[in-house]
Amino acid sequence: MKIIKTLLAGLAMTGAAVSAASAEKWDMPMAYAATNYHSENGAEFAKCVTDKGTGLEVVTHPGGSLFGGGDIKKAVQTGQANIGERLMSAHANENPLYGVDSIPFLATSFEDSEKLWKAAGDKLQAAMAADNLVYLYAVPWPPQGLYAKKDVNSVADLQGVKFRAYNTATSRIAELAGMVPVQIEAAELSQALATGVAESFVSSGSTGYDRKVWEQLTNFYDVQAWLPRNVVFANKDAWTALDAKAQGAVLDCAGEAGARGLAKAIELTDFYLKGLAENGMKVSPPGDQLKSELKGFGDIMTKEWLESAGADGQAIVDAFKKM
Ligand code: PCA
Repeated sequence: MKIIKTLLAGLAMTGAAVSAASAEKWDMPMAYAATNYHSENGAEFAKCVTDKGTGLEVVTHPGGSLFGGGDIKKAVQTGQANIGERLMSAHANENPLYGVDSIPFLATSFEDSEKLWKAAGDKLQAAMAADNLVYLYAVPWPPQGLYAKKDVNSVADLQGVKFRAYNTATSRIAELAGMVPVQIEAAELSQALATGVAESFVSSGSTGYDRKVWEQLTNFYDVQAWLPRNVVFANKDAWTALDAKAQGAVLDCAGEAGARGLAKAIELTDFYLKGLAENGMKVSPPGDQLKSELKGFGDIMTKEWLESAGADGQAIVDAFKKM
């Protein structure tokens, strides 16, 4: 009897050990507000993976609550988190290819942005692999426009203005326009505007809406300069350690999340602009002078990007233009 009991206890323990080894939780840091469509889409992706029942559970942490936007990529590269979402172009200073989606006036519609992303796909994924990351999916932000607290008819009106930047492209625009750039995450944007640290920025209607920027700002110019992306990636070692079933679950859910996120971004673009207007902001296209001056910046920045991104950059742009 005693032997049987011992045997049973031993078996029970083995069972427990097996299920503990196959059950794995991945924390997924995200930088943007929980109510933003990127974050909601990420939560749905996490649920999709968890519900597949492979033993892998994904738990999202939006709003920069686990790691701030600026730290997410590093955290996933080093395995402090096994998966995460980050605005990829914020890392164009590490590798110009990460800034392919933020070249002013290269791809200004959802359709073109999809083409550009396809053209860049292999090279971007290789760049990420060299950073110990596995690409899972990406979702665009709506087209980028200019926020200000006065009428802006020309670049001269921006001279000396304190400008919130989120990547090298936005910093460069500030520099070209004679503004003073300061890098700030969206999570800290409302505070930066309220305290006067920033008084203008380039972003989508989405971020202006989320951060209720009508409390400080008055104008949104729908410049449609580019559509940057948030990318979801996994730590390569953690990925390799997953069994084939769990990897399959993640890839299935990632495919769905990419398509669902794109549809949401398209659907919400007008909603956000209406929201800005309903809350008292002047929402309008840029005037001719401002538009042509910004296009001039775009020409300079395209040339600079092609120089820094070398043959790979040129190949991406050439492939995109043929699509
Ligand atoms: N919102 C993000 C990046 C692009 C966008 O539309 C932000 O402002 O941080």
